[in-house]
Amino acid sequence: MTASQTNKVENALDHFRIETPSWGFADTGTRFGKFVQGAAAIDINDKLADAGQVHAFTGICPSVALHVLWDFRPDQPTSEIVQLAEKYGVRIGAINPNLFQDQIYKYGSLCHRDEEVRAAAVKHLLESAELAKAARSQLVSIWLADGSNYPGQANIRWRKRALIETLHPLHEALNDDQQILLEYKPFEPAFYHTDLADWGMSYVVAKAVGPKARVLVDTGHHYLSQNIEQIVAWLLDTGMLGGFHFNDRRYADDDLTFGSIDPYQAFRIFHEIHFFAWETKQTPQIPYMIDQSHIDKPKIEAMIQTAVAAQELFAKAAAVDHEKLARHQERNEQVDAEECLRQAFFADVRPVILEWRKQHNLPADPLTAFRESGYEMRVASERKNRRAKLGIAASGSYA
Ligand code: LRH
Ligand code: MN
Repeated sequence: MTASQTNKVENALDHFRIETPSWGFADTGTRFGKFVQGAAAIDINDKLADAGQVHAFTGICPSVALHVLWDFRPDQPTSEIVQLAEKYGVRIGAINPNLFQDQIYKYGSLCHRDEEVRAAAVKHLLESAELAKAARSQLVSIWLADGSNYPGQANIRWRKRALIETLHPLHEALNDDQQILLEYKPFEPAFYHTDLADWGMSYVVAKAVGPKARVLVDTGHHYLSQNIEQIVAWLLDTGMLGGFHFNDRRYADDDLTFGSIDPYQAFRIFHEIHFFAWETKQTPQIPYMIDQSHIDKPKIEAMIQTAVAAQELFAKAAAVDHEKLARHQERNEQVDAEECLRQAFFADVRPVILEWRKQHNLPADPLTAFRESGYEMRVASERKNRRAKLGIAASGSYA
C-alpha cells in the first residue's frame, strides 16, 4: 500500500463505527427450533453488558439498537436503561418498533384495512418516538412484516396510501435531528406481496412522508441476483441513504455473520461509499448497524467477529486509488478499473489496523482477548441459574 492509501485507511478507521443489535445477544432460532445458549442474554441488562464487552474489545461499537417490545418494559423507566448503557460504556442507538408480533397484526399493521388496528400501530410508533427522545436516540428504524400470501388477497395500492398516511404522525412527532428509517424486504413472513418490498418503494414512501424519512438497506433483504451496491450508489446520490443492517446470506434472509459468505459483496458496498466521499469531498454520516441472529455461534464472539470483519472490509475499500479508478473509468479501461478494486480488496490492511488498535489501547486480537477474559464462562453460570429460576427452556417453536 502506498503512503496515501495507508493514510486513507487510517482516516477510515478513525470514523468507522458499527452498532450492535440487542436481539443478537439473546436466544433465537428458526421456526423449526429455538436453541438456548448458557451465556445468552436474558434481559436488557445482560444485552447492554454484552454489548459493552464487544465495544471494550473492539473500540468500534459504542451504540446498541433496541427493539421496543423486546427491550423496554412498561415498569422500567427509559432513564434506567440509559444509565445501564452508560454503566457498560455504550449508548442507546436506533429504536426499532415491533409492529409484527401482536395478534391484531395478522393482516398487517400500518397497512391493515381495519382503522382500529392502524390506530394501534400509529400509537406504537408515537410511543417509540417518545422512547427515542428519552434515550437521546436519533433513529426510529421501521421494518414492517405487512403484506399478503395469495394473489387477490390485498389491494396493494390502497395499502400503499395507508402506509404513507399512517407514517405522517410519527414524522411530525420527531425532532428535527431525528430520522425515520424505512427498511424494505422482498418477502418473509409474507410470501405473495410485501408492502415495503424494495428500495424504490421505501424511497417513494420516504419522499411522500417527509424530509426526516430515509431508506434503510438490510443486506439480507435482496434477491440473490440484485446488485446491492448499485442501490447504495443511487441512495447516496439522491441523499436518501438512511443506514444499513449488515449480515450475510447464502440463500435468503439468513442473518449470518457479515462477510462470512461474500466478503467481496461487503467490500463493493463500502467501495461505493468511499468513492462517493472522495468524489463529493464529504464524509457521509451513515448509521452502520449489525442485524444478525446467532442461532449456533456464541453470540458475543459472533458480534466481535462481525465488527472486526466489517472494520477490515471498510478499511480495504478505503484503500482504493480513486484518482486512478476515475481516470480508467473515463477511458473505459475496465480491466485497469477493476484492478483498482481488486488491488485494494487483496491488500493486507491488518498492520494498519493493529497499529490503530495499539494507539487506542485496544487488544491486537479482540476475539482472542475476549476469550481469554473468561467473561462468557462467568456469565454463563449465573445466567443458567437465573434462566432455571425464570423457567426459561429450549422450545420447538414451529412458529
Ligand atoms: C427483519 C429484520 C428487521 C428486524 C428484524 C430483527 O427481517 O431485518 O430489521 O426488526 O430483522
Ligand atoms: Mn434488518
